[in-house]
Amino acid sequence: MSGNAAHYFVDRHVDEGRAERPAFREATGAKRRITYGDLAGVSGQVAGALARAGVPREARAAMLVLDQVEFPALFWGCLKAGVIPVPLNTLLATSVYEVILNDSRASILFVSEELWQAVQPAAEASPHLHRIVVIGTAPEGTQSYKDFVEGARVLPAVETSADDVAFWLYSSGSTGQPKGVRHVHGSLKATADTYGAQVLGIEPDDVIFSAAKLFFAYGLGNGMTFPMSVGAEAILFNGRPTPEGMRDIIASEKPTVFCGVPTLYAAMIAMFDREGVPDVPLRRCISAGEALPEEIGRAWFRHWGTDILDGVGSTEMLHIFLSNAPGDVVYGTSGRPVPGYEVRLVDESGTDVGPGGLGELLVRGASAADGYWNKRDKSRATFEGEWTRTGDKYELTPDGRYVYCGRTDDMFKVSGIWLSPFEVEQALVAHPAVLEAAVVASRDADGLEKPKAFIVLKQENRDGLADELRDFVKDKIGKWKYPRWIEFVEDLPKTATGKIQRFKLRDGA
Ligand code: 3SK
Repeated sequence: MSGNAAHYFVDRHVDEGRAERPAFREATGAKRRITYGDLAGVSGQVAGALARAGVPREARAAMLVLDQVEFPALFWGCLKAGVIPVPLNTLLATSVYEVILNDSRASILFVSEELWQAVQPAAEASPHLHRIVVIGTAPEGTQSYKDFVEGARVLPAVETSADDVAFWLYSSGSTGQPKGVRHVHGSLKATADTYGAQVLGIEPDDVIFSAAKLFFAYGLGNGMTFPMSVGAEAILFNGRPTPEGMRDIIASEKPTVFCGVPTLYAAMIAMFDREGVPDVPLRRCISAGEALPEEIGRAWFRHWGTDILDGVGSTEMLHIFLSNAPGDVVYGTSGRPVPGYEVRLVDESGTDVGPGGLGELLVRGASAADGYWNKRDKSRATFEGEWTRTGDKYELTPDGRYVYCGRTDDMFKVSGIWLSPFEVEQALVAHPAVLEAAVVASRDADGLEKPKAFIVLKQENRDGLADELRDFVKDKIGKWKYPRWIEFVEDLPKTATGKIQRFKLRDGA
């Protein structure tokens, strides 16, 4: 059997008689639908169009594409052609697109018409791009997607090994430096066989709705490869995931599985507290991107009678490797290793840390990336043989669960004792007035580090609230851990995955 992932995820369904099964449906606009048979044809045609356009194997194809049916057509079409799709975060600044287009040396760009303006100056300045294909109306100097594929031959998937690089994802992480993470064909099936089958338990009759977009590793698995591994259907939504929008899609499209991130769950719960939930059963709900505060998990369960399975993944590992599992949920923990993955905690000297200790989390599993593109030092520092460093600090409980304690570079000492900003944030969001919180170190008049909190409120600020919050934290987690300074803000800087970018909040940032 071919090692080309497009065979397993796309063409296999046709070979095995599932061509008529629905693969994707759009939740908005013309609400287009596409079956597995349609997708096999159109992705083969994209492969033919790439060959006709002279795009060779291993060339990079940047994809600035909304969650719409062209996304899977292009992604799998590139894999069939041996071209490397590079899905890009649709929310970046033009200057970051410029960095990524230069770094990847993409020779072709596919862009949704709605996103053209954001990338145009970077695309026009790129010395590497030979062709720009716009999904929609093509401005001057570009070609429409319709013209690009029209009349192209339908090509079969090229032979690759499971170890051939298949696609890249750019990770900006919590520090802001974009790094091209190179993933191989075999990794897609590895995540479907592990988390997709054994935690999510995806089934052919599921309809899955991922609020996390396809350009992001978490969304790519939830919203594309997991359903496609079993011939299930996914809902595509091309808009911003607001709580109201999510509620309406759940009510009208009736997914069986919902995939969100903690910030969205928190905002949806605030809305459900006011307005109640739609009368739709959700079989499974999952969360990743950042650790899920306990209160959010409990409140969601009260509304839906379904747990949120909180897990941890990374762009480098492609999907979730540590997770709570159905029937085995302990809120406030990230659960246990997903079957197929092993994890370790190590201290600063690299010595393994046992239950009760604090250490950096390392993970081993078949979906680890092949490395970063053109960043040798960073690759060597992150991928240590079979082990991948996550940069996350965890504690192991005596019963084998992992508790998130913050990023290795976010921890700081207060009065000589290590403090995890995450612990203070968890305490703050447990207060009924707080929607979200981010805590960083700030220096007092003596130059000593103390916690400072940035807080998004559920309602208007009121007199005395800041003092009330300080007391609340003191009572909940310890006298010295309370935020010495509190700033109320409209929102928090986050990565596409919903991870708080604390570096943007530190003094002088
Ligand atoms: O941040 C996460 O938890 C995550 C999960 C799955 C895939 C990718 C990422 C970054």
